[in-house]
Amino acid sequence: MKIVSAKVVVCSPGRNFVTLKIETDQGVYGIGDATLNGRELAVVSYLEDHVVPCLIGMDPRRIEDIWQYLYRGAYWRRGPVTMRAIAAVDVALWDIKAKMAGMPLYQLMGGRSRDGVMVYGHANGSDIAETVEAVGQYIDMGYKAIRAQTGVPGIKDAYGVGRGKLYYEPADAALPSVTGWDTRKALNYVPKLFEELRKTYGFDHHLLHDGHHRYTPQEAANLGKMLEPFQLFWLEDVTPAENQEAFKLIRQHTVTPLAVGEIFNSIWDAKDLIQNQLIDYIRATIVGAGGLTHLRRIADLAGLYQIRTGCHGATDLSPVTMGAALHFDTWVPNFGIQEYMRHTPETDAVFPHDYRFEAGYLYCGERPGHGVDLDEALAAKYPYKPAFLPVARLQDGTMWNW
Ligand code: KDG
Ligand code: MG
Repeated sequence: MKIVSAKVVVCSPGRNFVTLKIETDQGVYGIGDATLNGRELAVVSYLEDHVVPCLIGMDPRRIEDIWQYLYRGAYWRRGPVTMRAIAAVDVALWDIKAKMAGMPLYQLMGGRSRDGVMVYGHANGSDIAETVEAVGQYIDMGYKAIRAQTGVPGIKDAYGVGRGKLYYEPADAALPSVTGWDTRKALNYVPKLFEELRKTYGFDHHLLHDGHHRYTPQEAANLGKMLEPFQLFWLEDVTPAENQEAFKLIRQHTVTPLAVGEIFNSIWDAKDLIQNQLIDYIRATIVGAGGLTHLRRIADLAGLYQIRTGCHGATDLSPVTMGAALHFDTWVPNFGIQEYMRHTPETDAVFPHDYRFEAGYLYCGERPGHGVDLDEALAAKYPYKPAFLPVARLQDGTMWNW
């Protein structure tokens, strides 16, 4: 069996996606996602110029060997561009293998560990009152877990507050738009949001919050401590994780559960945090961290320390990643939660899929493979549009972490 073609499709049905389609001499094909928000074309070039020529003629059944070939063989390891390209190939090859086996992907990974995958949705509003109302709407839709982000008076375009209710998309301009940040104002305001949420809805639902890398370790510890009475499911990316030692300080001061890893691309980014038990949830996902082949290694390492998974699932991860993630989530023994930001109807039409939402859970389908396809004719109607993520500056103009 041989790979006869590998095609990179770039489309923008509401937002940009980079998709890899690998075809074999036996007519079976596989689909992989390679989207890197705001840096899409770098991955297109990596794939088209440096990966696709090597794939032609390879045996698609040798998933592990092809993974090692692309990882070790490049000499230059890791990084978001490389690992997304590897992820796209890996997921397309798992799709092919599962289709050949006539099985949904979760069966090939080891079978079902649970019936449904608990997901969390994104509720946000321009202030506390609006955000409390938005959380209520998610509760009414059946969600068991909800991430809450609020605008903060005096901060321009605070992170996580979108224009749409279901389709929040931060990459919004042909050049990065400039947003603001002020830690003092956020520390005064965010705990009040969660106080109000618990007063209004009680303690039955899981509540989550994303710090989006904005706080220093000491500020993060302070926030975690202030949020303790409100029993969050997790506090995410509360400080940048390049310096993993920083999490020791946070841990010494708070029992609020911590989640990190949506920008990690390999087990090496996560190893120290996991082995020192400095986090509770690992957010690495399929497209970000080298595909299923690599993500399952991260999950297994995390499992040794009772750390559970919480795959990134924002709209910049295409339905292909969501479909594959749901098979992974259905299998992985140490599953925690799956992020689920809905895609627009245009996106869903370009990527027909068989997963479905019901009462707070997502269910992967039973079709052979990962269950997500690409409608190439429809995709061609949505050409690439340059779109950058915003940047953030403090009030005095200092560049900050977006
Ligand atoms: O492209 C960036 C988004 O994926 C990111 O900002 C979303 O932090 C995010 C989240 O938790 O979904
Ligand atoms: Mg996040």
